[in-house]
Amino acid sequence: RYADSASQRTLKHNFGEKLEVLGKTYQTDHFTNITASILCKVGKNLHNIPNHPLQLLYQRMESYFYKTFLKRGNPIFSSYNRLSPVVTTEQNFDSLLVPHDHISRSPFDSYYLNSNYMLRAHTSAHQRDLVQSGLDAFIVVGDVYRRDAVDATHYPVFHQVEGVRLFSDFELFSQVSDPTSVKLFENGVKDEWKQEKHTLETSTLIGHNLKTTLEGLMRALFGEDLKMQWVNAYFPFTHPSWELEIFHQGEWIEMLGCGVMQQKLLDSAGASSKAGWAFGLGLERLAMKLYSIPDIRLFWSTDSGFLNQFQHKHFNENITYKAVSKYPQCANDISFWIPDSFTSNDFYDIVRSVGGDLVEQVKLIDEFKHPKTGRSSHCYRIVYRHMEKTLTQEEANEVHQLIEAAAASQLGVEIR
Ligand code: FA5
Ligand code: MG
Repeated sequence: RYADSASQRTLKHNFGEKLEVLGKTYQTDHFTNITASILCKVGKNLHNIPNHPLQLLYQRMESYFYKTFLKRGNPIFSSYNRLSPVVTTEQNFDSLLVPHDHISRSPFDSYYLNSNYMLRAHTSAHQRDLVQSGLDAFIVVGDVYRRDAVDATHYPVFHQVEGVRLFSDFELFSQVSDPTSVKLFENGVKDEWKQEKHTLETSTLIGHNLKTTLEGLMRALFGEDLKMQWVNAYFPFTHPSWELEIFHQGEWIEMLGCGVMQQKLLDSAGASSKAGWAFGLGLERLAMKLYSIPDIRLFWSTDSGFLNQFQHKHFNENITYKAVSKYPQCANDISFWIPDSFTSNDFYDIVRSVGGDLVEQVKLIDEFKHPKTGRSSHCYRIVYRHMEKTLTQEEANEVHQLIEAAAASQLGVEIR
């Protein structure tokens, strides 16, 4: 009743079985790990549904960028919202200089159609191709897919906005009193502040332009007295790199990652005479703060109580979501002995597939290694809550048992 039977077919794929995604067929192989419940989300394109909160927020960002980047009265930014979420592993990783042994390539972290194709894990997967097509400044919005934690701010499908801006020496140094005294590039050394090919001026000015642009965006969204902080970060495709955190309901929440684009990436895209910045932000995280949406699952709600609150609104209007009321939660624990190959993300996938959006959170609450047999056991607490009605303990138990059965049959765990 809660989980359609198709979505219970998870993880196990027969070799050679064909997979159809957005009208194209893919041959499955040992890398295939996409689940039916994830497949259901591909093509939903929440960011393109008129008056969906994610669509309203993206329009607001577009309007900020169009206004901020005017050249002789013409906007120089272009915006993309229809790039397919199916990308090659080359686009998602190699094009971004992600090393071959980098942990993010692990099938534990991403959804693969097969060893060559995957659901993009970030919108950065499009950076190189869009630069190669000749663009200097653009934003991209799209759905991204990750095997990740399960709680109010994490969901296996979410949306990102990518932004890129490139500068020629003429553009970057236009404010400098003697532009001939500064250069974009040098053969120097890499340090904390710059890449080996960039002059310190290049890195500093690009970093400054990036931070001012993003701080401006946040103030345009949230007003002047927003509390923000920059934190140093690492990405293989930018240096230096930062994350921007925003103070929300008593805690600092990471909203985006960004940095000065690796010159090697721009060289490979045929833009070696320019330098630039890039950022990638989590659209749900921003929308949750902007509209006071308490749980990331609500974005997938088809309930009129949710969507109606955003209808007939202009993207610049202030909207505060009023919770339909919070229904009580039910918590059930599950303990099992794990086989050697077990990873928590496999279990989270099963919980999401079988429990669907009834699951609010999954927490690993205990780990135990038997002193004699050496076997390990995990205990998880699953918190259930219906978004639109009261869930009874019996209903929660029913789903919980389905999860136990699926974990036992698909992961080879032994329920204790
Ligand atoms: C990236 O994805 C980089 N591609 C960002 C980037 C782009 C850096 C361009 C440099 C240049 P990260 O994994 O930190 O970075 O994700 C970016 C943002 O996505 C996070 O700050 C957060 O707002 C959001 N995010 C990440 N994981 C989740 C999740 N499971 N659910 C919801 N939002 C998430
Ligand atoms: Mg991050």
